[in-house]
Amino acid sequence: MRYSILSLLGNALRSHRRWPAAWRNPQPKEAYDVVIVGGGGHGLATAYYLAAEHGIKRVAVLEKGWIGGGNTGRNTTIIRSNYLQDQSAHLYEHSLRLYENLSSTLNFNIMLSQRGVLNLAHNEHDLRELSRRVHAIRLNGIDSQILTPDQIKAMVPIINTSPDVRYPVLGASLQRRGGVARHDAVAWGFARAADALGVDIIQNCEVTGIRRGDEGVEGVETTRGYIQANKVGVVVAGHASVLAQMAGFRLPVESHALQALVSEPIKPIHDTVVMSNAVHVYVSQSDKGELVIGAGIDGYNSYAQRGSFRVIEEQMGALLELFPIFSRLKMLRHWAGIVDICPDASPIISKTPVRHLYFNCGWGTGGFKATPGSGHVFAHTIARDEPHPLNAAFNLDRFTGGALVDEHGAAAVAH
Ligand code: FAD
Ligand code: PYC
Repeated sequence: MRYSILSLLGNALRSHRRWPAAWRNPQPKEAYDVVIVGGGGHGLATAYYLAAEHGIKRVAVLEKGWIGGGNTGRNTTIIRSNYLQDQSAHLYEHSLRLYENLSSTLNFNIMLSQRGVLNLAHNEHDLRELSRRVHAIRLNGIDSQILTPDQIKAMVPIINTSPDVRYPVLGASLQRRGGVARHDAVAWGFARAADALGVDIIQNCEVTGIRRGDEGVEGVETTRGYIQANKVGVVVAGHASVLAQMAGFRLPVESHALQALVSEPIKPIHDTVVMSNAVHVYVSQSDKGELVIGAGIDGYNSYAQRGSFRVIEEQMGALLELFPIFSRLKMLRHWAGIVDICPDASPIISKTPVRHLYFNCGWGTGGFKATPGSGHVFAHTIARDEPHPLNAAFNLDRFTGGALVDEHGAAAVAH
């Protein structure tokens, strides 16, 4: 639906009372062609592309809470495609390109801001590793460059480039096309567009069981009754192992809390994204003025959406080493999401041992940037019952066959 300035003004003056809902609130039907479990960005994008590109309209997205309430609404919104391995570079670049047109594709402003993402080097080894990475990334046709400390200072005047600190800044890699986008808007944009194509988005509907017969998957048990489905796609991030157990197999995935926090809002001061693996912190500034700050996962397995204070203390120390100017800022709030990490830090987008049951998981700490690309190739995998060329390498068999796609380095500070 398009809004004119007059209708926006009219709605504002009427206290939003007649503001139309952006998507329907349907009752679950008895049966669907495809049921998607998980109403995060990836699940909603999958449903959208199933309807938009494969003409499959009898699709439901089942979400146990509210759409975007999982990691989609909890992440720090960094988007980039600077991955080392060819297979990952192609997949993440596919996603970045979809992001570059997503506001127009969905007619919904996702507030994409390609403000550049810097990864800092603090010793000679870091520098060599970054330059090897930059060469590999450029061989895949993706923009990436090395900056000297003077170039970093010109781009980020508030960063401390003194040679006397514990971890001096010796250089950085920069992906200029990297940046941030509004996470909620990505979920809402896909939800509204999928709904307009007939997809049923059903919130407060938890999947509690997966029914399978001799021919494969038959449907799902939910808190709102049994729903029959010809095909089921599971996209539940940190809860992927729980759903796999319902279907009778195991996944090589560990669930951890990953936390982040924001400061009080301040005037615009930091117009790029800076990440440091060595001191272990990353920071950007949101459109509201808050500094968005994160670090690594909490080391233990957990399903609790909260993290420990040790991580916060270390990340604050790291922040102040890089940006002493932030020393008097107050921190407003912190939160965590449950991330699903594979042994090679790459995702699984795959058929499973159960016919017509598909899993999309293992994005760990870095799947927001992949949201449109992941949905696009997962929809293809489900619709055609075979992988898209871009996700063929990300199958479940690689953990028994050994063809791992090691991206621990690209996952960077968050690991
Ligand atoms: P989710 O958004 O978590 O959606 C899964 C949904 O499944 C949830 O809404 C959940 O309620 C639902 N669900 C679970 N079980 C069931 C069930 N039984 N029945 C029905 N529904 C169910 N990535 C980046 O690229 N850049 C970043 O800067 C970044 N920062 C991050 C910072 C933090 C603090 C966190 C936690 C993550 C970050 N990530 C980042 C990772 C990113 O958030 C995720 O990889 C991505 O959002 C996963 O999207 P999703 O749709 O798969 O999962
Ligand atoms: O994948 O860029 C990323 C990221 C940054 C913080 C968490 N994930």
